[in-house]
Amino acid sequence: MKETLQRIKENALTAIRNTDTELEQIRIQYLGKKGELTSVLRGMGVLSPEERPIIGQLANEVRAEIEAALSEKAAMVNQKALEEKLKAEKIDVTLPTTVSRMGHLHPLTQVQRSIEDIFIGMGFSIAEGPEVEYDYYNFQALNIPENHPARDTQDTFYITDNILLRSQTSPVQVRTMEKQKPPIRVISPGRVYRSDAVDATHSPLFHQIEGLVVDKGITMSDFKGMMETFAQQFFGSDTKLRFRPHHFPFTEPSAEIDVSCFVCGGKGCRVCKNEGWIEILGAGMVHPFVLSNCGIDPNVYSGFAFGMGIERIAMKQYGIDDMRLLYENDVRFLEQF
Ligand code: 2NL
Repeated sequence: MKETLQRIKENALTAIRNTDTELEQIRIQYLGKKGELTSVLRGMGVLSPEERPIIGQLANEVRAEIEAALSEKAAMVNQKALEEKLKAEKIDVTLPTTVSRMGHLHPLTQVQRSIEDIFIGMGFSIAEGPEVEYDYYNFQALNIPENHPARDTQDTFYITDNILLRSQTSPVQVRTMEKQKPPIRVISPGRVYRSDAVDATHSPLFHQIEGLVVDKGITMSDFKGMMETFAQQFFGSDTKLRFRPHHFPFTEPSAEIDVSCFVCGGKGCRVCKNEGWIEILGAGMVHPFVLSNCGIDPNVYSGFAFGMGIERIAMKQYGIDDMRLLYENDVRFLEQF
């Protein structure tokens, strides 16, 4: 019986050594209820009382050795499986990614933001207001007379008799003056609407930035200094300004302002149409009627205001010759900016 136990042990250990997958079968075969070791123990009845404890102890040792071998092998198998899994799932963080296409801001937004940044740097704040406006804020308060061509239904989108799509962002400045005591330094960027047919230089929806400064003792020279600072930051430090007399109902005096061509420096080229100058905005000293319409005493305060078209500036800056390209949102066009 000793030999049988010895043989069982050796067979079991060899079987365990030679498999990775059949450990459970081996356990059943040797240690199970009907296993080889169990049947040896069952046969112990034939032994003499002296032999019984010796064989019993040996059988227990064999069982313990087989169990130890089984659990050691199981641990090894698990460890090996874990290592293989880790190896298979290893991630190489240095591999290149699949490239996703990065978008960017629309060129009009880029131009608007860089204009805003310069004015913010000069202490202006940004004011916004409704695109659907009262006739009062868009025209009346701005001293635009009843018979002015801009008020014609041919030029402005009316929603009712006294509600319209704003044709400039000046109503935002009017609302600011109504609410706020001077000193006032605001710019108002945004969409404006005019009933124009679409062509290379016109669109019924376009973008404007207007600016307004009101305080005691503001003069045209304050405007010139501020404007020069803006133009030199935006177009380059060599930029010069040219003021041409003009008329707006809401400013007096009024001017149109040109910058020296930022492409040729003033010599004349395609961008400035050989003029050396590029028109960028209209401006003037706020008309006293407009100030009093907004509850500001023109005998105490004065101010200047200006307005520029964002499309116009973007087109000049990027050399875009057809405004429609800015609205079609063809990625092949947009990705160039
Ligand atoms: C242009 C001209 C301009 C203004 C806008 C303004 C606003 C208030 C009072 C007085 Cl509340 N003026 N705005 C003044 C002068 C010119 O825009 O050519 N825009 C594209």
